[in-house]
Amino acid sequence: MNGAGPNVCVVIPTLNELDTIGELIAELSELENINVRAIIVDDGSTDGTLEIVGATSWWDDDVQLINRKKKLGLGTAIRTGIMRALELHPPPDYIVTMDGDLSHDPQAIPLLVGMCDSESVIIGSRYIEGGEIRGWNASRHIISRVANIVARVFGKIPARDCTSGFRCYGVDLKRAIAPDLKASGYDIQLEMLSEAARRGFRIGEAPIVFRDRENGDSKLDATQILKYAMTAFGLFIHAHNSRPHIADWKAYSRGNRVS
Ligand SMILES: Nc1nc2c(ncn2[C@@H]2O[C@H](COP(=O)(O)OP(=O)(O)O)[C@@H](O)[C@H]2O)c(=O)[nH]1
Ligand SMILES: [Mg+2]
Repeated sequence: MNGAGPNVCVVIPTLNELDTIGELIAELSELENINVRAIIVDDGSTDGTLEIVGATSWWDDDVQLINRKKKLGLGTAIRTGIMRALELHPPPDYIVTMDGDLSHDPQAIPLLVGMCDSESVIIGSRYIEGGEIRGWNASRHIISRVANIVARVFGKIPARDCTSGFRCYGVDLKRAIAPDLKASGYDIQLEMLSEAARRGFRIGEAPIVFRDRENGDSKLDATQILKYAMTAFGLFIHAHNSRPHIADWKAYSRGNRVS
């Protein structure tokens, strides 16, 4: 940290991102007018990602690696990274989450941070004016559109891009919602917005250009889509039955009825 500007901690979940993680870390370290630290949460990459992170020339204290050694899921990776960020000294003013495959441009971070405050989340949005997606095939577009309709209708989330993983959270919002997060997969994005909205925090959006990964493979699969649908349905049930938490639907659906 160089002492200038707001303190920002960037949380990056990684699973085999050898081709991009080094460049991403380098770009983060060069951002101006914000104090950036980074936490990389890896789930057992076997392609050399860990070695690249370990060899970063960025100041040691400002890049932390959480090596979880096996695939525990995107949701718990993000939650683990956020909990670690909340323990940092000095504490961050903002926590940014972003992917490790360079689909999210680090140069957009100052825009997200500039629009945020301690009780807001600003989504890097592909579905507002100025936002864009480059490189996706038709089926990926359809999955994303449907997931967003589901989030708005079932989750009542007041945003156009509810599935974007590129976000800036104010630290007070994060302290309030992080301990209660339960989602283990891609459904974490939906759960975090739902929790923020439910507690009256502000949800805003800033346009970003999303570029599909040029290296490696997407880890989005049918299991993640199913989990997302279950979580969205849980939100719907919760809204209509006033159940205390969406996790209760999961317990309920396992035959473990919540009173
Ligand atoms: N730690 C961890 N990271 C993951 C996991 N699944 C995906 N990621 C990371 O999360 C980010 C988004 O995943 P990606 O496959 O690019 O999803 P897509 O952009 O929706 O196709 C990338 O940085 C991945 O490496 C996981 O189970 N654990
Ligand atoms: Mg990606």
